[in-house]
Amino acid sequence: SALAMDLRNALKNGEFELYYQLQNDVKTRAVTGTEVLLRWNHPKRGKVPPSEFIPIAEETGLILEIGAWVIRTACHEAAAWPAPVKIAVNIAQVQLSDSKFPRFVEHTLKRSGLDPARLELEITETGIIADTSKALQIIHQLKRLGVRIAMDDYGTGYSSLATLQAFPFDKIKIDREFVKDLGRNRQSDAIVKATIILAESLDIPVLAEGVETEEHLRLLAAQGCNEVQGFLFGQPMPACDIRSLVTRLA
Ligand code: G
Ligand code: G
Ligand code: MN
Ligand code: NA
Repeated sequence: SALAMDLRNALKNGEFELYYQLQNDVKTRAVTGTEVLLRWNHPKRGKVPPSEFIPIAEETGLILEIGAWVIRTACHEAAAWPAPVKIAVNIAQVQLSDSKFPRFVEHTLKRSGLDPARLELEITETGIIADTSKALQIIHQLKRLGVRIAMDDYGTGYSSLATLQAFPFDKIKIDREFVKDLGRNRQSDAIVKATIILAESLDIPVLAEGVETEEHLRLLAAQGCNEVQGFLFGQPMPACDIRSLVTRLA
């Protein structure tokens, strides 16, 4: 497609930009980290959302090169932030089946000077089911570097519990689908509550996504959720804006 052709040149034309969204502690409201969200500023179409170009980048294999740029840029950015603030990067399936990936991450951490414990890689269930044993091997190599692994979009896949059983996650991110109707929908309330209890039993911290209101925050705090991310604390924003925010608020 035309978009796939343009995507091929987007990296060298400098059309990608990283946005960052705050992650906050539920109790203290302190900034604990940020999630990196890729943006494509297309010269003719304007901003193309990731939902449109990430699938193309995955199909064409371009995601390897783009993903490497994302990690490099994010690590260098985060190295300039106050030490407790972490950086969370979304990882595609192709990256998790690339044997060279752990070496690349190790090298990038060294070059940037970022403490490995401050890098969190977000993976989805769909990102690992294609080749579970290969993904597991790569995840163990990454964890040996000291990097943290988060399960993204928890609850939206086919077998969230089996995935939780098989992979050594350091964080569970509850999908915003379950958060948006919190307090107004019995199913949402029950699913969020059960997930937090499950995570607590597994000794894995939980972050709720899509937190938009004080009511969401209050209900999540009451359930024992550890961290939140969403419009209540901030929209995804460019590097210069997030830099001044984390420096002030961390
Ligand atoms: O920012 P937005 O809500 O439009 O992002 C939609 C989705 O795009 C995210 O949930 C995430 O799964 C995906 N995404 C955003 N940035 C990246 C990235 O750098 N790499 C990969 N693989 N996916 C990303
Ligand atoms: O799929 P993933 O969770 O990686 O992507 C997060 C996406 O969710 C981002 O693209 C971001 O724009 C969007 N997002 C973040 N916070 C909120 C929120 O509070 N409400 C809604 N509706 N979307 C959000
Ligand atoms: Mn994510
Ligand atoms: Na998500």
